[in-house]
Amino acid sequence: LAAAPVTAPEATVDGFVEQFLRNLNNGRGVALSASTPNDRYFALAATVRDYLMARWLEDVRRQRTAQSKGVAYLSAEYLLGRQLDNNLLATGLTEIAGEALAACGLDIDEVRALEIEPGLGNGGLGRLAACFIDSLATMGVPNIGYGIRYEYGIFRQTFVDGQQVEQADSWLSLGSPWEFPHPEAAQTISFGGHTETYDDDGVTRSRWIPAWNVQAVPHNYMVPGYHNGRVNTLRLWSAQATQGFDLRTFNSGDYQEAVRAQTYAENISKVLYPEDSTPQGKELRLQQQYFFVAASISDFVNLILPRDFDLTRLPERVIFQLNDTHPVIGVPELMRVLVDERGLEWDAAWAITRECFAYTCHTLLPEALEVWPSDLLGRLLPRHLEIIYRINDEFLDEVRERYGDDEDRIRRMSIIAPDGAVRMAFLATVAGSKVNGVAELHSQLLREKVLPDFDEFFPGKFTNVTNGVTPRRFVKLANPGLSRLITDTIGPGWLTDLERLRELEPFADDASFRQAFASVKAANKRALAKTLHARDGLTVDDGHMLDVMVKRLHEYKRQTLKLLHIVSQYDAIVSGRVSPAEVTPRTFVFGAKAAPGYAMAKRIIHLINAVGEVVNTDPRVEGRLAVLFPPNYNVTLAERVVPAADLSEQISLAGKEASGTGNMKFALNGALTIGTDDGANVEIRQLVGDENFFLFGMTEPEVATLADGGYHPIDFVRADENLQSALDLISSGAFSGGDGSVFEPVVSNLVHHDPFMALADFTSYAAAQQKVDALYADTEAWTRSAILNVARSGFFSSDRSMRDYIDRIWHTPPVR
Ligand code: 26M
Repeated sequence: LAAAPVTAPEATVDGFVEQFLRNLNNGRGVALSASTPNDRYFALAATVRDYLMARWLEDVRRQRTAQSKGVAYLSAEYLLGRQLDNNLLATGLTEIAGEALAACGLDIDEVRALEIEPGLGNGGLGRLAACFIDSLATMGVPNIGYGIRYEYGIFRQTFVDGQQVEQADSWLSLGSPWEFPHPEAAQTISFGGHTETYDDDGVTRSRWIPAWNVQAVPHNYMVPGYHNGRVNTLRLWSAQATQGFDLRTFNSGDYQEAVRAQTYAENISKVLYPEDSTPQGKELRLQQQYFFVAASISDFVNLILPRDFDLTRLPERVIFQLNDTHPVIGVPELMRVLVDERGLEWDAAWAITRECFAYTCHTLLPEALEVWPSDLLGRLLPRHLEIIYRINDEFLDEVRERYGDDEDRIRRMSIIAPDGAVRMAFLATVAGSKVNGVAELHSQLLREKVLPDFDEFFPGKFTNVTNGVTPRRFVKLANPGLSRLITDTIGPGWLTDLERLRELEPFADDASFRQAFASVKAANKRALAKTLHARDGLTVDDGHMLDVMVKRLHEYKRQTLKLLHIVSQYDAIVSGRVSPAEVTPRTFVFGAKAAPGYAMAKRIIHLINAVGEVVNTDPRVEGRLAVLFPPNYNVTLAERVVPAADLSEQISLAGKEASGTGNMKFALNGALTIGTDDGANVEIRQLVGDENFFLFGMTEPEVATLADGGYHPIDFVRADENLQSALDLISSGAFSGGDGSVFEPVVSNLVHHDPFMALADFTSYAAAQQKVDALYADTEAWTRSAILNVARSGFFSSDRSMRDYIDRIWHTPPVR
């Protein structure tokens, strides 16, 4: 075929206008005068796509023909956020687009507001995947992101009488202009059935005779690099019923059954599971996992690689990075493809597989580690279960060879738990060429506490890669004011070389720079105030310190610790212990979704709202404290909240938060952190300096010691009368119309169990908050610290994370 080169439209206002109108007319079938806002949004998106298309086609072609090694990132979640602004930024067309729309009599801000963000993730893990693919594209590293195109993403959170009510996130109801569906390129993914052995020229082989299958339809998304003309691909799979399957049932005369089967198949990519810490072992979840992983591996091995590719050389071309255990079923799947489908010897296949996978762990909570009951696995994926058994048998043989019959150790290290369940983290560790944690402390605890036997058995396998965030979205797009100030001061290079923020350090001592920095922060607060007013009818007093805690609602993250401190400040005012004038005016912003089945988390949300209701309206407070809880915290809201924050709350119990990434976003945007010695907070504090970070609470070893000695939260209540009094106030019904029983479960859980030791850290937290108030009173000193937070946080760019993965794990250099 003659290669007719696709050319991009001319990068001028006129060129943009022409292309925009063409897309409106030819793509949407409407005249500008008759177009709806949605038509205009689609045409604008299509226009941006047109500028990227030639580059994308070139990069896709290169990926198929080049000999280079690429990263296949396997993730059940991608929390992308809005695409339009990001893609305009990447192409450098932001200004031209604004002027072009103005020339058409349109306001680009109105059009941009129509975009619904694809919420295809729960929180940190999914957002991390989105940052990583942004960085890889920006660095010119060959990458394809694989995942699931959920029809419904993370639920939309609403509050009814202060309680969380979930609504379906129908983000696709108007379609998405960013996706390219390819139903003609669907893959068949099989499930169920049984296995059998057969004779292949004197060799006994196994095969899988599945019972049913579904089609996996790829939907491609562009992942543009920043100002470098590179465009990688994100490929999300959508489930569709297979024709053949339906027809068979249909021919048997049971039309109802045929339609039911169709629904069953299409359920697989219907909805994102909104739990992010306690996997429930649900069959549909395993179906989702196998569905996207099998489609992705087949896509890479059968379609992206040349037809005659020698699979013994697969590790020269790809590393499959496992984003947590969710895609770990890919390990036996690749073995099945190599052994059963391609006829390789087991040992050869295992050598390839071990080189082709690497595993990232994102947790330390034992209850968050996935295990799959063997009966479920055997029913859904019988051949994979056999393969896992053989992997385990051979692995345990090696363990025996090394340690003799140390049965205790063998039980501890077996991929198969005593109850027969498959421990997916163990499988990933045995199979992975590398295993990494997501911050220094986390990686250390992973080696020492979660997988010590494996660390001993596989020297050199464990490593750390501290998380990072993309400065394009979370500084440049979210905080244009700060970005302008930085670029005016040190030039534009920092956006792709974030360590250059160091060059700002001397300006912390420059009064006029501090002035400019503080006015950016003030403007960001006003912008947030505007957003929250329009979005939720909330009022932000811009004279207040903005104290922000946004993240999923989890007991280990300790939103209750923050809330108890708010209640104790309120209590101090209403009991007359302090006068309102003595209290630093603060607005507390919460953003948090609770897993729909997590009852305690939902009660805590209810309590936060109830406290807000009382504190915000009690005249005795004289407006000096306000609690705001905008519903449905998401990436779009984060982009508004983070740049406006003065104080970032990172207050998890030490040893529980693997890394955190919100902590990095706040520091980069000039908020100071009040935080425990946990996750990446440790590294943030080391970099920004103790004097620019409010540390409090027990260290991880202190937590372990307290737990070993038996933790009695009531001791800590007795030792701190402010804490006692705050708890009493909640119990008295002060926030529940006089009915103390409403929040009794929250209070009694804290006083009697307190699994995450919030009460043990309360006194120290309150003391640290006093230091916050003291520094905040000295505006110049506060601003100086805030500037130093920005200047010293360049390490937390996801570009640096990607370099670390490349150096330590992937060995996939950028391709020019
Ligand atoms: C698993 C099985 C079934 C249903 C859902 C899940 C599941 C989904 C998401 C489990 C965990 C999920 O996410 C966990 C997560 O977001 N962890 C966070 O990862 C961040 C990126 O590394 C870290 O910064 C956070 O500390 C960590 O909590």
